[in-house]
Amino acid sequence: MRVCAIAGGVGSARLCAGLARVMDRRDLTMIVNTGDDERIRGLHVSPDIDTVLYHLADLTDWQRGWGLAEESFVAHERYQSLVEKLPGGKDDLQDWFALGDRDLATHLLRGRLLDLGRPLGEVTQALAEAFGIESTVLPMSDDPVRTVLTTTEGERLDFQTYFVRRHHTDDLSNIEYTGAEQSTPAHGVIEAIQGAEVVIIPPSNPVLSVAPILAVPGVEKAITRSAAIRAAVSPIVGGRALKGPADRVLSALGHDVSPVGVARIYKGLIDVLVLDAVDEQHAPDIEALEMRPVVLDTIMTGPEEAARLAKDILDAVA
Ligand code: FO1
Repeated sequence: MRVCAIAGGVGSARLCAGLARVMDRRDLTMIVNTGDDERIRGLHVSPDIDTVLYHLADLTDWQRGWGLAEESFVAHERYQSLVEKLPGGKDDLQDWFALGDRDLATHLLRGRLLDLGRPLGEVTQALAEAFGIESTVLPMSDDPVRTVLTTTEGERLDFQTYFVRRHHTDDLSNIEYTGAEQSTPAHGVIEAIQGAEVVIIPPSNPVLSVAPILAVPGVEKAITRSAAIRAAVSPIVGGRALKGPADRVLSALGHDVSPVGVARIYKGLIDVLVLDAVDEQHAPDIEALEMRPVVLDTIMTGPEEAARLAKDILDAVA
C-alpha cells in the first residue's frame, strides 16, 4: 500500500520510522519540511530532512530527537572555545547551534553536492541511498523556503534563532514562510501525493512544521484532490505538545490547544484525525467537523511504540 507522509520535526520522523517497520518501506514516501533549513558556519543544514534520515536509518538519538546516537561534539566544543577568545561583538557566530562530529559528515556531503549544482531533492535522495534507506525522502521544494517568526516585541527571527538560540520562549505574533510563493514542489512531490493510497500528516507542529509544506504551491491542492485516505495525528495530547512549542504556538495564533483545534486547521485536507486515548472526549467534536476520529495510544517513547502506532493507523484507515 503506497503511503505518503507530510513530515516535519521529531514527531514525524518517529512515526515514519514506525511506518518503515510495518510496511514495505519501498512504498513509503516522505515529503519533508525545509523551512527550518539554515546556513550554519558555512554549511547548509536541513534539520527536518536529517531527522527523518537518521530515524529511518535507525541511527538517531531517540531521546534527544535530533542528531546521531553515537555522537561527540569535539569540533563544536573547540569552535566554542575559539569563539570565547574573540572580543565580544554583535556578530552572531552561531556557537549556540551544536553540530556533532559525525553529523558534520552529512552536512559536508550535502554541501559538496549542492556546490556541484545538484538540486536539494537529488542531494537528499543521494543521502538516503548513502544511509541505506529504501523509502523515498523528498524535500518539499528545491527552492529556499524559510520559516520566519515575528515576536510580540516585533522582532523577526529566523527559525533556528527562535527555536534553538532562544529556546522557543518568544511569544509570537506572526509566522511567514518566506519564498514559498515563488517555490515549486520538488521533483516527485506531487506524484507521490497523487499516487498514494494513504496520506499521513504525523504528529508535528501544524503551524511550524506542516504549514510550510502546504504553502508550496500545488501541495495542498494535490492533497485535497487526492483519492487517498488522508489521516492526521494530533500532536497535542492532554492539552499539551509532547515535544516543542506546538501548544504555545497554536494558542498564540488563536487555535484551540486540543485535537479539535488541530482538526480545524486541517479541515478539508483530511478524512481521519487520530487522537490519543486521553482526549477521547473530543471524538464527537471531531465527528462534527465531518472527520472520523480514531482513538489510539499515540505516545511514541521508542521505535517499538512508533511501529505499533504506525500499524494501528494503517489498520484503522485501510
Ligand atoms: N536543536 C537544539 O535544540 N539544539 C541544537 O544545538 C541543535 C542542533 C542541530 C543540528 C543538526 C540538526 O539536524 C538539528 C539540530 N537541532 C538542534 C534540532 C533542530 O533545531 C530541530 O530539529 C528542527 O529545526 C525543529 O524540528
